[in-house]
Amino acid sequence: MARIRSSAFREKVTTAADAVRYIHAGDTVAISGFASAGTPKAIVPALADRIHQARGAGENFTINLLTGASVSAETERMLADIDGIALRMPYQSEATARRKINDGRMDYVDIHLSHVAQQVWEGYYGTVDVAVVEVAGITESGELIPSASVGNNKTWLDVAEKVILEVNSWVPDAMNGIHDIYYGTALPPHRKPLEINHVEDRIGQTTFRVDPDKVVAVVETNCPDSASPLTEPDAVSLAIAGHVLDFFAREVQAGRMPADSLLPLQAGIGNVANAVLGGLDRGGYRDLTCYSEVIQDSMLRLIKDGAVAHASATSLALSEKGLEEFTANVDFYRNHITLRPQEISNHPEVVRRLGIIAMNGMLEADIYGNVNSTHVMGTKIMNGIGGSGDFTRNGYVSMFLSPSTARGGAISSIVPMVPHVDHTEHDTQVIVTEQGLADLRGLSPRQRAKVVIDNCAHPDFREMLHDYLARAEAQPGAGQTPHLLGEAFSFHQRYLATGSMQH
Ligand code: 0RQ
Repeated sequence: MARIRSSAFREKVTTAADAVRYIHAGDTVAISGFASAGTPKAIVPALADRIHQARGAGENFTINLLTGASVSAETERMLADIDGIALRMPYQSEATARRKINDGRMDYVDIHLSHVAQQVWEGYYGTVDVAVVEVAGITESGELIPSASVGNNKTWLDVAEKVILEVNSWVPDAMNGIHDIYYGTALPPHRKPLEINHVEDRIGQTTFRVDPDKVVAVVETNCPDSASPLTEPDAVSLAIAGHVLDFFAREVQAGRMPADSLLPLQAGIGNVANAVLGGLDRGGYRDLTCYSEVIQDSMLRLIKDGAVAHASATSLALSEKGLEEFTANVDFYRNHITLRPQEISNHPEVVRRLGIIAMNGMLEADIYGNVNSTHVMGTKIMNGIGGSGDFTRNGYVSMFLSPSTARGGAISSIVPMVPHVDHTEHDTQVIVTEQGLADLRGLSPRQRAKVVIDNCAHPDFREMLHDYLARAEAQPGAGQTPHLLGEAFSFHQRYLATGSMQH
């Protein structure tokens, strides 16, 4: 009970099995968690048991599940496996959930992560019946010390009718103070500017508020966050990272970015992003900053080496090694990291003001720069748009990074037309594959197409793409953005028919 310093909250301590009785069939349940960090550890397994038993008794028990972004894979799997989720929002990245969504057995609303809080406030998701939020502790006055991710927790605590708290004593006590929880957001017409002019600026308080009358149960846990697995960067990731670093050097030379600090970096999740950040160590930079969603292992090293002065995010998505490093040196990292609600970490106003360098992954881009990040072959969800749109649309330089092929070379990541668009040609400024970098700034669609094919497409597909473009351009009245509409998806159709986009 050492972490629960308020006597009013101590009286509410109970078991997960008891607490879960406050969740009913049909409820909308909002839980903490962003990437691998901060997911409730005890309530979800207890809820899965409850649903299982209800099913056994012939009852149809599902919930609508709202989160920050993806939550731990076990959590996602546990509830999806038993068909426990009717509707999921706003992001997932787990195989079982993905299968249920693509089979039409789970409704999935895939939205920009910066939009989640305001859309819930606006009421599109109805009443939030229960919030289940992991915290690191409760102060004497009943304020909540956040854990390793902030996500939408502030909003969940504010809007939910009932609140269940998990107090996780595994979260280092010394993390207290790393968070910046802003209570000034409002809906139009009452919005005010966000006074974040530098990555490290703080505009809020270190704790969450909660109405104690809404807290129906407090459950104690001592469980580590599940780790975000990472593999060592492979040759393709390293080649992509190399092109990105050369690009930064050219931008500095052109006077578009400061030599020591560049501009605040945002990098998506995954191995390519990790390789790019890792490569910055060798770039000789000293005062880099980062304004992003997640902090991955490579960021800890950059901070330790002095290459990164400050990193702002909403979640610490670390591997097992990264978690060990962070917990052993939390006093040091607290001074170099700020964790904010995701409506602030991803806020378009701040992203535009700070001049973010946005680097995100993609499934495929078309020759004009439209990007598909989410739908395999245009129909099957992979993960979701996540924060990529928040940063891409509003960034100073918006880049998409990807291997030039997928599935052992059968799929080209550069196609004539993408069958699903997440980021339009107007948002995409730079595309990078291991083949090279296409800088699309200042180019017309016809100019862009040539640069994308020559610099980014895999040699196995270059000729086919050039042939498509040449025939499209040769049509009478080919237009601003030439296409052969009857053939625009021929690469995808060929893959679906034969298992390869190649002839
Ligand atoms: O499939 O796992 O079955 O092997 O997609 O591909 O190359 O490992 O790349 O892990 O960086 O993911 C777009 C999915 C890329 C990710 C995406 C298949 C490929 C493999 C993964 P397998 P890679 P990554 C902030 C930013 C949207 C959200 C976002 C993503 C799997 O970057 O989800 O940016 N982005 N958030 O085989 C069919 C193609 C393919 C393809 C790759 N063209 N067609 N399959 N794959 N290209 C983070 C947050 O918001 C939390």
